[in-house]
Amino acid sequence: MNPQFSHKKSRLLYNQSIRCLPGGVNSPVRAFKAVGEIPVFIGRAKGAYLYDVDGNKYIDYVGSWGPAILGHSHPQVVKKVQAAAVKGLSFGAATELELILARLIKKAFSSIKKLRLVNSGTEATMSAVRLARAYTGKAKIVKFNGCYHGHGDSFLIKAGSGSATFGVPDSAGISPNVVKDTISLPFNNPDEVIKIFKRKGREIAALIVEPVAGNMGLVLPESGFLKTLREVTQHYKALLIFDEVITGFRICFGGAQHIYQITPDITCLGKIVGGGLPIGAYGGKEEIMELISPQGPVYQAGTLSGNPLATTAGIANLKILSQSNKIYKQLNITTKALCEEIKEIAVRRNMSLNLSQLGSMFTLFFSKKKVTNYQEARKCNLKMFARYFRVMLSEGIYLPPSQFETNFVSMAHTKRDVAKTLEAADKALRLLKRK
Ligand code: KE4
Repeated sequence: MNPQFSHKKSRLLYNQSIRCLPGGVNSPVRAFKAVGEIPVFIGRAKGAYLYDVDGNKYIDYVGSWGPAILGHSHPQVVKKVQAAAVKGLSFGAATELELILARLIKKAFSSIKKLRLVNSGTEATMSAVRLARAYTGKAKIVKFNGCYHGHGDSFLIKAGSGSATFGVPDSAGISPNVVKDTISLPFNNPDEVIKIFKRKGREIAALIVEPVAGNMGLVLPESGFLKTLREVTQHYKALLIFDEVITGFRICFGGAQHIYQITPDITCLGKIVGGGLPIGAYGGKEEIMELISPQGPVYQAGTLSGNPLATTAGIANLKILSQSNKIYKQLNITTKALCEEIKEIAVRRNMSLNLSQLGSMFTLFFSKKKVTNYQEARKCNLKMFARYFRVMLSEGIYLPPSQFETNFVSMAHTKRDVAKTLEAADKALRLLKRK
């Protein structure tokens, strides 16, 4: 752990948590296994900063894996949630809040004519695939190696994020019957997509993709790739599902589909839409969404779906984001400045690294070559990444604890935070060079 930081209480809590929780955590990537550390236990967060239970302060580039685009505990969001809480934590009944949030989402995503709120990104993608199978009457789905769509059985085939971190391309416990209906292809390889649809198009219900991949590290779609996906799915009457759980409201208000001008049939959202509280959403064309119960035969439900606190936080978050494009411009400027400087340091330190950046997302790949897919991402020097992570942590910089994740910059990150981050990166790369 960090030589200058005490981690006494984190260690104590970890030793107790592992007796109650598998790996001491409630989501695998938080276990810090890929970076050879015990997890830091966080006590509170404010703006761009996390404070662990030992009182150490970190500049945070995880941002709760995406939701904290405005910075942690944004005062306007917190105030709204506090006011909502005294009115009741959950009703299990329809509320106006769900309507307000649904309208805000529809305003941002013209492809979404009707949507359903759920409690996580996983629920959104699972439901979207069930819906696609019902709508098309076909069973197979196509995904991409290194893309992560949550822990639904159909997706844990060569998935990204935590499962890539653990080098467990296929999770245990997945029925062979499920595996046979999932086809996983290399990202950014349109020929493979065309080939598989030529062979199996009649059986393919949907193709699900992170239009900008964030779970093998940040990997951007190469020119024409998304357009091919749209054309092929159209031709073979399969649905195109954009998993924008990360990119929705992150890279711009209208997500990757706005940036790349591709209209999917279904869009999955999460994270920012709930302002940090549990949420997911899926939506698309009216004729597709009307199959969802109680309007149609596709059953999907949730005790806490559209929960008054999550919808309040989401509405507050999206209202601030919708007020001005300046927010996204500022996020881009801050992130670009940070990334350009890190690249400079790497050159100065004669380190061959590859940095991928889009909007307020970036990944520093410990790879000599540009990373365009999962196979290339897995060739990164993971040991070097782990050493880099540990030095940065000891310098008070909290990065995603895996090479196969994306860093997130928030509106709360200041020029001083960027300068401190760069100092730490320079020290970390210097130390790496020495070894
Ligand atoms: P959740 O079920 O974790 O809310 O969302 C699943 C999901 C779906 N789609 C995409 C593109 C996602 O990135 C995610 C979840 N993201 C990971 C981090 N890359 C969550 C972190 C974790 O698993 O602890």
